[in-house]
Amino acid sequence: MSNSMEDVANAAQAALIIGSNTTEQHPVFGSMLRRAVNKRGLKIVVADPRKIDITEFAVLHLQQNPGTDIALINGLMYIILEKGWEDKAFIEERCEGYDEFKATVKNYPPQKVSEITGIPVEKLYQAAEILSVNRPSAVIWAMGITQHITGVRNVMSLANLQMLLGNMGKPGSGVNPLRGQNNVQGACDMGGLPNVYPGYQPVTNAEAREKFARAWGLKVESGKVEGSEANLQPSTFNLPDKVGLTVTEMIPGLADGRVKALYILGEDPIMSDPDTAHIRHCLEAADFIVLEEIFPSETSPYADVLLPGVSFAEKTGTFTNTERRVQMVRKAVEPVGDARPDWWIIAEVAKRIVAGGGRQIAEGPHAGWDYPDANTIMTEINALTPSYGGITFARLEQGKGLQWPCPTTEHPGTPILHTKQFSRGRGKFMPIDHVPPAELPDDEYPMFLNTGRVLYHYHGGEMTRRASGLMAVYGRPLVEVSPLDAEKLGLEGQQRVRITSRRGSIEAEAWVTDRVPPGMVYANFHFPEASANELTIAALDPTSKIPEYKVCAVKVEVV
Ligand SMILES: Nc1nc2c(c(=O)[nH]1)N[C@H]1C(S)=C(S)[C@@H](COP(=O)(O)OP(=O)(O)OC[C@H]3O[C@@H](n4cnc5c(=O)[nH]c(N)nc54)[C@H](O)[C@@H]3O)O[C@H]1N2
Ligand SMILES: Nc1nc2c(c(=O)[nH]1)N[C@H]1C(S)=C(S)[C@@H](COP(=O)(O)OP(=O)(O)OC[C@H]3O[C@@H](n4cnc5c(=O)[nH]c(N)nc54)[C@H](O)[C@@H]3O)O[C@H]1N2
Ligand SMILES: [Mo]
Repeated sequence: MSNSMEDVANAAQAALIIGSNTTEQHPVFGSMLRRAVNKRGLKIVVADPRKIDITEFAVLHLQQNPGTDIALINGLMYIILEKGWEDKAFIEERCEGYDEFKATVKNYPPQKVSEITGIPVEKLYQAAEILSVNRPSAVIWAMGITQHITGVRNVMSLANLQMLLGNMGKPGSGVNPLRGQNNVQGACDMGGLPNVYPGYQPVTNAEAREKFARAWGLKVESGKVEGSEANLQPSTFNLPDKVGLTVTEMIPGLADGRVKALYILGEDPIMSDPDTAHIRHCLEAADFIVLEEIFPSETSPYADVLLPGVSFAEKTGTFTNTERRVQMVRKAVEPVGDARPDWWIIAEVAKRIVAGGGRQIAEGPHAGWDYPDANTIMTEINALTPSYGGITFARLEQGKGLQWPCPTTEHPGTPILHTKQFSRGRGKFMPIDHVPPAELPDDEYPMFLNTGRVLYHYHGGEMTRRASGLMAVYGRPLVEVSPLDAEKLGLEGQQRVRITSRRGSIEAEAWVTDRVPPGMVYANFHFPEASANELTIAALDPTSKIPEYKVCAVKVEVV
């Protein structure tokens, strides 16, 4: 998030919630927003194909066809320009690329946008007015925006909207993606991405490579480092400069031989990756799989080695939440059996790989992977990651955490980004056109499948299906079917349906509800006996490589 939950909840006059089921999937922030509606009249516009719970707190619900967000946002910006509601001073002082951007937006008049999105023209006008008149307005999104082949371009469109309205760098404004897992922000910050070291320092940057290689004591012996294209100077400190693969490239890579082995840590690809039949085929093709888990999962049968990690409650460290806030997590329970903290296991494996690979370990403050505790790891992070430079355990122990960038131990942290300028200097408007989803309904597969979560379960359900209290409330997979489609299908009560896509088929009980519009069914991936991912398509965004989990075509039959 460019902003913080608190300033959005306290200072935004309006908010566009687009592709975020906020009350079910981010209940803490969801209740802050509900309170802001009730206490001070925050005006919420929800743009979501489904009638999710937060729509009850909204002044307007735009129910677009799935995968049409770019057209929708361009349409809103067309109206903003038509009415002269853009923030001319902000655009002039802080942005660039405006003319080219405007030329693209001109191609999205309301009537055309209404045809693409299915949203009535007058609602487009209402939405544009609410967001323009009630400023600052914040944009909030989650997976409904990113899990598309246009995921990156969807996000850029929302950035365009916020720059156009001058909604950046002040309380109650901003571009606010709600991060999913408790520490997914932290995992990205720490280099859990194929192209960067911690703190988003590119692997292609020679200076960054040398800095990390010196800290870890890694010298180049001959001119070649495995996995590297470049011929590196022998006896220098260096690391491979090749950008790696994303998860959605690695797993198919097993089937085509680009990848031989996988080390899976806290993921359950059999449940969570798209097109499960293909995932099974890929995992079977692997030479070697290590799975580091806290439970035997659906992926365990494919693993050659299981390494027992420990859960959040059994270890000390930090999580970085959606608003970039780093917070302490303290061990409350002793680990069971041979289970060990993930960092300890990784360090032990790394020691053996380095020793076995014959690489020379020189002197270096962190050479040898000897970390006695999590605090020592934080000290390394402070030294090598500028944005985390001042985030120490000693400071975190004292309060509510610190928001990066926080470069020094005197720095108070940064609740709001881009207050004076953007990271690249001027904010760049991007001309972005609507692209339809990879697979649309047709005669054979006439309905949209949309997928996601429910309040009571977490992803593959490996943890939540073990909680009897949650199973008592939501104990079996349900597929949402609209009343109109239920009638068309001849569904009577809570009958079972079979849903089939080009990739697979599931059977589950139908939940007849107007949460979904006619023409769409909605399934979750919480239960192995009917996981939505048997059906989903592995079409990827070309930049982020995220799968289009939110749109594919299916047929539905009563069984
Ligand atoms: N209880 C619970 N909470 C969770 C999780 C969990 O599994 N269970 N998972 C966590 C994680 S990792 C994540 S990433 C987040 C996910 O949080 P969300 O992204 O809020 O959750 P999703 O269920 O993926 O639903 C996203 C919303 O996008 C809408 N949508 C679908 N297609 C489109 C579209 O084309 N355009 C738009 N604008 N909207 C669309 C759906 O109707 C849905 O309301 O939740 C986190 N919180
Ligand atoms: N169809 C469809 N598929 C989706 C999505 C969707 O919306 N629709 N959303 C996608 C998204 S946004 C996400 S984030 C993924 C999530 O997908 P996954 O990351 O695969 O799902 P999780 O169930 O969160 O976690 C995987 C495993 O981590 C284990 N685990 C928990 N804590 C620890 C720990 O401390 N250490 C170790 N070693 N293991 C631990 C759990 O036991 C669990 O089996 O799913 C994606 N898949
Ligand atoms: Mo996620």
